[in-house]
Amino acid sequence: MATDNSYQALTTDSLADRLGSLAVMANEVGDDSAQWAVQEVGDGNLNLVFIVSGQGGTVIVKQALPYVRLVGDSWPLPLYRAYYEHEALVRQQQRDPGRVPQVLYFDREQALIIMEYLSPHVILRRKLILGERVEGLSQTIGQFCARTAFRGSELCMQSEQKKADVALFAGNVAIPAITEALVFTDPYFNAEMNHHTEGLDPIVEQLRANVLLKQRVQRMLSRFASNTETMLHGDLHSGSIMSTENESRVIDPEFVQYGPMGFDIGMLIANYLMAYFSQPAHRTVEDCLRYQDWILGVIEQTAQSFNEEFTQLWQTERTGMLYPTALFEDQGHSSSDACISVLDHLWRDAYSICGIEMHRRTLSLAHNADFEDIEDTAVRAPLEARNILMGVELIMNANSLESIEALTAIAKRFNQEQCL
Ligand code: SR1
Ligand code: MG
Repeated sequence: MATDNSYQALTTDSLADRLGSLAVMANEVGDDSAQWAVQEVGDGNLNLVFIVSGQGGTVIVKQALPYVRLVGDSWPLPLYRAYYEHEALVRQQQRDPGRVPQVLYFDREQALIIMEYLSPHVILRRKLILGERVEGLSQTIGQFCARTAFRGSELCMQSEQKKADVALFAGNVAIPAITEALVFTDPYFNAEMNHHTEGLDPIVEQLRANVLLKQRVQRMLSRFASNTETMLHGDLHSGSIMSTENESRVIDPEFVQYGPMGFDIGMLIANYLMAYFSQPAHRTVEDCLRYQDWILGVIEQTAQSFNEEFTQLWQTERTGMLYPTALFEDQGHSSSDACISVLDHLWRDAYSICGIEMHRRTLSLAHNADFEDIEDTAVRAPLEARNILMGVELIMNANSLESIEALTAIAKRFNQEQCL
């Protein structure tokens, strides 16, 4: 790197020169930087992502830009997000070893993380659009959500450490602000950066006229902003998972913040539901039914795996100040009901977040490819309408939904409905 370490965005042309003297690059890629092949592959909304290959191997170089890539430099965004992403990756690695890419190097000034290249993994969202199955997905990601939720909370962590982490991540103001606006607020009024598919107007008007719905979403936003139960991934959708046929890893935790334990799993399920509702546009009828069943199975098994892992951790790693064994087991009292009640509250948040995420991905700024790849808007709009209306039902009934099977039953019902 240059001796003046002031921030400069990398380019495919400058990367070899700028990173050529780093020992980590020599070790992982090869010591002759002139031989490196550099490709910029970032297809997310915010950052630069390079694949750098050489005789010694391949790494990922991820660098934050000082603005939102999706929008351009009219929307500045602090570089400090790379620092929080790095801190999140380190903690996730401790809480679920091997599930996130290994960090090889971090440069705070350059907002740059060099990390393990995952191969032959591809973004899960792409696989879902192509109708590919991933063995073990539910168990792996259900466990990841449970381990990070439980081990990042005061059910497990010592209060001193957990409160220090809450304070640390509270410095990340700009990134949660994106979620607060794009996810929780913009879908429910005619915000400047919103867009939606032609033909959806009647559904959107109905949604935005629902004052009780807006109250419920704002109540959830209030919990998101003020409840510091655990360290969240913060953006756990199918674009933040990379999979092979039988292995899945979690990437991209730059939206990390402390928040409610049901947030990540709720957002994830929303993205599975959007994959589900979009399928009729991507497959033949017969394939579609079989694949949609597989997706609903993934949702149910992910929830099951989450609950099992959370309960197991409750029994074996409850070392924090919450629900201490001193109050329960040591008194000869079972804490099983307490665990069931904590899980119950967690799922109420998850159902609500799920509905909200379903709205924002079809109405706010950053849509997802499951629907966006459907070119014919006359096909896309009715599928998105099912998704939006199911989202309303989840938010309105989050407190009375009995189980994950009740959620998948609602999905099946909407999948048959003519909503437009
Ligand atoms: C302006 S950023 C838009 C979205 O991209 C990220 O992946 C997050 O999901 C964020 O909400
Ligand atoms: Mg991302």
